[in-house]
Amino acid sequence: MSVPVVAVTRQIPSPGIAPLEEAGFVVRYREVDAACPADELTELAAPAAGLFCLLSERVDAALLDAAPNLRIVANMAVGYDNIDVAACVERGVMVTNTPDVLTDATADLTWALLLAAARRIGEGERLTRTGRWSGWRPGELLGTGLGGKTLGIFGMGKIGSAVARRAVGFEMDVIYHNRRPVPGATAGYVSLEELLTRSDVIVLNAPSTPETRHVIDAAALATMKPTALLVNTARGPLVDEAALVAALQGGVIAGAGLDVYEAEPVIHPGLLELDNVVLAPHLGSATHEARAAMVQLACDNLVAVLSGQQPLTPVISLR
Ligand code: 8YV
Repeated sequence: MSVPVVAVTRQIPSPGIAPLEEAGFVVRYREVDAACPADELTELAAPAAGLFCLLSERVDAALLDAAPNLRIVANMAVGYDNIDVAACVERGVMVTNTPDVLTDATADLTWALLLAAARRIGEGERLTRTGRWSGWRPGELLGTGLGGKTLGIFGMGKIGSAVARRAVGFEMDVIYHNRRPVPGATAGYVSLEELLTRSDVIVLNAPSTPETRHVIDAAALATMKPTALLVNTARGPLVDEAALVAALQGGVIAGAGLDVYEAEPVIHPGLLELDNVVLAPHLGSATHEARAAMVQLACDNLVAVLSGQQPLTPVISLR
């Protein structure tokens, strides 16, 4: 039997491709620290039995047709909206993701943005760095206290649950909305409408699907409290970015913390102008620990499937 070829679409952090080489695969490593353009991806994946990819690569029917030997697409991400899963199922190609190992990192980053938005850290940073700070003033950059306030979580999966656990230390009341109530959840299940109207802070932790697209639009924003904060560490398309800009400009809500954007890496120019939004460059899982574990898990999935075993973290089941 010939040695399987694995294509890796861009430079990845430690342990890198070592687990794939140790497994004896022929590795086609595009060791470039940038997204792989579609034509290069097609060429790279053509002979591959396994594809190691990231959210920056679109895996669609055309790519799959150009890679007839492909048996597994291992996404180094928990989200897999960059992959046409139905097209993979049709062709008998397994799809895996990297859940669990990034849960804490992403929940921590959610809280970092939440706290930064509540306590106006971005504005304070800009003030101090630009030499405009003239000394302590009792009314300067007053923010929002969190104790006793209501945290509303949209999407009570693993990351949403980890965000909720952290809220205990801040003595917040937690409510959530999900496709269906989560058994054993410590927070109270509410309708989307109630989540929007009751929450002082809303965090988005749901996947990007046709159902969640623009769940936060102008109408949703209008039902939120004028003092409310919105935090998105999920996927950009959950929020209508133009509507959010208008809401932040017009005082419809008080502030936001964003890690993800509708058309990454492009950011709505209105957001860049606003002081009441904290912007991060998709850092949810960006810790040494989480990224190493994501690389390892994606490699483990490739090794398992290409040696005839079940994948560790499939997103689909193939019959
Ligand atoms: C990743 C993420 O950094 O896992 C996800 O879904 O959004 C991030 O943790 C990114 O997707 C890497 O491909």
